[in-house]
Amino acid sequence: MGYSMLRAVLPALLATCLVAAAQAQTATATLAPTAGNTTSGTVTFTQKGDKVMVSAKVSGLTPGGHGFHVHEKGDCSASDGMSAGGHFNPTGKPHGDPNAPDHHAGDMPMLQADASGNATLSTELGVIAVGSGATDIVGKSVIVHKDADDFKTQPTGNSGARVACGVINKS
Ligand SMILES: [Cu+2]
Ligand SMILES: [Zn+2]
Repeated sequence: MGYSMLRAVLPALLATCLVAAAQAQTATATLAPTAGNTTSGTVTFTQKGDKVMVSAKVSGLTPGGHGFHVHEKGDCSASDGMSAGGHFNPTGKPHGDPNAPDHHAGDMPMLQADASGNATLSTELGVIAVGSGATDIVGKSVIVHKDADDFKTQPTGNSGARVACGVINKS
């Protein structure tokens, strides 16, 4: 490629790169405890192709498994977290394990807290999206539950009270 050709093509290449960077969509939820609880943390969602990388760091839990979902309303105003509504379910599926064929779009793997009550989770989800379409999680919320998710009971997984809530904002 000659220099003049490169000079002609370079601005277009740069523009393409800038657009690609702008489309690397990321959203974050800062989890705050509901009344009577001490659970807090951060959850980050990053669109990567047709998947979403989920990275969570949560503390103030009881040791063991905790149900962990995207809920349908971006409203954590109620002291018990119930204002966040049910599990985010734009595709009209039953509640289930995110690794099973059928599950709510908002169903995520359980948080597993260690003896100190800390949990980290790093996973990839296929149904949700960040920033576009019917499965967009921006403006929804993340809920952490008191108990483990059985991935069977409809439509909640029987994971008990809501111990933390955070609205998902574009970051
Ligand atoms: Cu939930
Ligand atoms: Zn569910």
